[in-house]
Amino acid sequence: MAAYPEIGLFIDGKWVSPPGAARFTTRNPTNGSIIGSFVSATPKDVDAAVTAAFSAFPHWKATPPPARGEILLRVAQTLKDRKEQIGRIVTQEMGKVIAEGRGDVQESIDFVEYMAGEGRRLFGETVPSELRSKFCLTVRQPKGVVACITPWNFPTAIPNWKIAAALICGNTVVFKPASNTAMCAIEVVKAYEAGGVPAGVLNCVTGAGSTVGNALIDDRRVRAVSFTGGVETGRSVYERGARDLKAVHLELGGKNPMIVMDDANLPLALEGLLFGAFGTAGQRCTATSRLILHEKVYDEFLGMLDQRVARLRLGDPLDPRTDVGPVASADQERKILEYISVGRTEAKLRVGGGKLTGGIYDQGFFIAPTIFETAHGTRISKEEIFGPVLSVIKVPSYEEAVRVANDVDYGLSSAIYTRDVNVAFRAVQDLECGITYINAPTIGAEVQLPFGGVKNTGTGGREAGSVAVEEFTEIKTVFIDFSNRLQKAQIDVADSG
Ligand code: UN1
Repeated sequence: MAAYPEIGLFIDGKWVSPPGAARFTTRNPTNGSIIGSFVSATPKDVDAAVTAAFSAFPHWKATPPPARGEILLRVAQTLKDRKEQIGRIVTQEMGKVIAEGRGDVQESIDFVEYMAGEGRRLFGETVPSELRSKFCLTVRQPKGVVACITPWNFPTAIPNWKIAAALICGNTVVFKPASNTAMCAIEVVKAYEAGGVPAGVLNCVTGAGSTVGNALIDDRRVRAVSFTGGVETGRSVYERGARDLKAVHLELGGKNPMIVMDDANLPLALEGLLFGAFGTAGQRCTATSRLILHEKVYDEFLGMLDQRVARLRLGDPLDPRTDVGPVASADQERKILEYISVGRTEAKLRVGGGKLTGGIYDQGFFIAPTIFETAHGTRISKEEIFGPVLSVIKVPSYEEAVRVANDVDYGLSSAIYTRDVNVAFRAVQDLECGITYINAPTIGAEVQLPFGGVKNTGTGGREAGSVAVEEFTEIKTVFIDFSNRLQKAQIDVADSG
């Protein structure tokens, strides 16, 4: 008997471990201990999951949305009851500090509850007709079977953003989570199981993206794919989905700037920066990865920053005193260290700059919070690093700050610190991105507002907020003619009497 749980696939309401299945394990990035063992699903397993979702669809579609909402409320209650346990699993499997592990689950609860209410909205429109005795309206209908493919950085919140929105709209789901946070995903699935989601409505297949993800995207019965992850994978998901003209929703990277103007409240900006850049060890797509700093406060602000960064406590993320935990995996560590080496050649290293060693650091993937001073245009100032690495860029004016902020391939989140209301509103207009914060850091989106970005950050849709349902519904336009005669739109135009 293994000392850790052995988890199956969740297909048609049952946990199944196909005999002789290959398995993979997840490990705690703090100390390498094994969290659990999971099935590496095969294309045959994916087929079974899609078959279950496809068969369950008509009944779920016919279930009144408020009744679907009742189930979601029970899911939310399960997540509430288990918040502490699941929060700890998030921290153990992914490495974010425990306050953020609980926050991940809280974001799940908030969103599932919010979507439960959507069961009593799912609004369409009523629109006047150009003809007499004719009524026009739109209704929302589910798409069918949808694939939800999710990343490891918000291992419960992002799956819930997708699954709860898809389900309230009447779709059935095949969920393929990131492999290195599979246990968090299983906790999510268990909450839906406990909430009473009917068999086949939610299915979960674990395993490699190249096998499981691709088989899912290639299955003709899957009508929509919702993917959050890196830009390269996103591109290939988009291309694969395009072959079958599937609706593909992508939430990809960011290179999020925080602009600090010369009139900013500097201590406030400093608190925001530390949270935005080093919270979740920089592994949020909304993380602050560029500080665009006005030259008049450049030295003063960096001096303040140096002192605070030196006091950040790195260590065991389960210890509530820890500010920054390990990065999520060996793979992550390697990529971030590569960027740090690039930074050393093209920019000036100010703080940090490598892996921490000695004591508990030797067992985990601990990277020192790192700050480079750089000109705009270097690789570290333009590419997404997804780690605790901040590029600081000096600018002489608001105009230059905006130019630099916008001159990247991404456009997810942004922030500006200023006390000038005119500058603040100009920034709202000028920054090319999906989210702008005034006097608050780039992270910390709330579930009742739309989330997403422009340029290479995605395909333009939004998750969360009331618009979340757009990703998972088709609009049907309905005309009801009660005139009892043939009326011709565009032709019977002169009929005004
Ligand atoms: C992400 O990093 O993929 O705004 C999502 C935030 C979180 C969500 C981030 N609420 O930081």
